[in-house]
Amino acid sequence: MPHPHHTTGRLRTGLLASALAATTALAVGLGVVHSGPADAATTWQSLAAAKGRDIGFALDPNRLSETAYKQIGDAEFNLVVPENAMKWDATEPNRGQFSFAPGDAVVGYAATGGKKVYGHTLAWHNQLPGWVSALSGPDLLQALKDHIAGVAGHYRGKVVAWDVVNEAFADGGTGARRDSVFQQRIGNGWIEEAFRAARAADADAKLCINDYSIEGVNAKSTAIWNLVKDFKARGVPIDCVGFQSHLIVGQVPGDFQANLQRFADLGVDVRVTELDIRMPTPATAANLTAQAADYKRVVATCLAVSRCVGVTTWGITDRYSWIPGVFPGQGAALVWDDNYRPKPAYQAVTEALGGVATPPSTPNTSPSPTTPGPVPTTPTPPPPTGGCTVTYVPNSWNNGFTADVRVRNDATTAVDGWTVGFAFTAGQRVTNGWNATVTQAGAQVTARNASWNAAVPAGGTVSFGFQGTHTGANPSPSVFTLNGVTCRNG
Ligand code: 9MR
Repeated sequence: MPHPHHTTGRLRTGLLASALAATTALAVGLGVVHSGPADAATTWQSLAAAKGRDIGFALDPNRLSETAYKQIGDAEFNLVVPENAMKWDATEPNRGQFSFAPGDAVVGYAATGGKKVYGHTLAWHNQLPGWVSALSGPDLLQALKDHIAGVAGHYRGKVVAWDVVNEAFADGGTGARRDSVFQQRIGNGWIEEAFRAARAADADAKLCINDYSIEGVNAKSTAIWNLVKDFKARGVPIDCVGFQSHLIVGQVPGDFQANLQRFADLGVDVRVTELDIRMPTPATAANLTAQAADYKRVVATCLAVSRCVGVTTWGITDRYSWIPGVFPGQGAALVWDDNYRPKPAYQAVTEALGGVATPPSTPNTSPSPTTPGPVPTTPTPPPPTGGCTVTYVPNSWNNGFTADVRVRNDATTAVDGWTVGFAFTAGQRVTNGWNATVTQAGAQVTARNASWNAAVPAGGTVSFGFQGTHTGANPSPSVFTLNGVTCRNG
């Protein structure tokens, strides 16, 4: 679990600005051609919304206390899917005892940010409580119906769609049903029963079947296509198909678009529901570039199909991706890296959504935050005359952290060349910096300007950042100097 952030209320008001500055600065510092979310018009959600599509992420509400996680979620996405919070083990751990707190947290977050919620999932062979697996056929069917009535009923009017049935078809390329307890004890009709129960519980939510390894035309996708065709012919309620898209770098199926289109032609919506694109770790620059092209292609593929209503990535940051735990030696599958740095895929998706590719021609030391975000509740006082003001915003996890440092020149004359000094009090170590040369001797840290940001006009602000390690506590330095003069803390 990440440590609490060592930020004060005052610091928080500038946090979005800082995070965005850091995002841009990081991109520059890494020499990667992407600029991060420069303004609201280029956020994914604004671009996607302009095209009438959803751009979503799998949300773990426990991570919302982590500032970078929440800020990226807030800014970039217009839809959330609970990664685990609405699954059977979370919502009905004991028969008839429903537990909605985690799912309700997802709904609450979405409502605050004006985002849609996509429900996941009502019936799945995984994350199934033991009591369900112990039931006999007729009782299992009753429990399935009761579960769907309870959960879909609770979230009626709050979710736009449900993955009613998840992963009901087997691996192995045969197109056979998965040999789950539902299949074994209820038989082929269990999927239909689940969809009918979902429609009865929520007449308005779109009802989807969701699966993996069905992105291209193959025996498994064809089996689902046949099921949808049959449901449509017989009037069994079904509205959409989710293509999870847990992909491997370099392996986006060439017939992805044709496959989506053949489903759309049956009269259902389609959606990319769990996108991630994994690679061997540690990631290489070549693989990150290839991954960016793959992300772009997946988003473009969806946009090319009018009934493809959106794309959801299975998380935000590689730090919390499910991939390394299930595929040892693989990972780096999401768009933001372990430290919330946007990878090349960020800009690639932006471009696919119609955003302009804007590699920064000159490093931007003080981008203005215009994405929606926390609004200061008190007016900012006019800057004092003379000296300097430093705002220090750390973002900590386990034994690591990044920090964004903003230094305002409050003097009436410009600074030409700067050195910022401060000392750590808990043994923290700087590992690398950006937008400054950051060195450390003992506890003392010294940050010197880069060639291109030496000049800071009167009233101007310069920002730099660094990554570091800590041993458990990460208190912020209390005294900062600019060219030897002690600054105010902002
Ligand atoms: O990301 C989810 C992870 O946190 C859970 O431990 C895991 C349990 O099976 O489920 C993961 O999400 C899965 C999703 O619900 C269905 N498709 C595959 C996803 C990755 O395993």
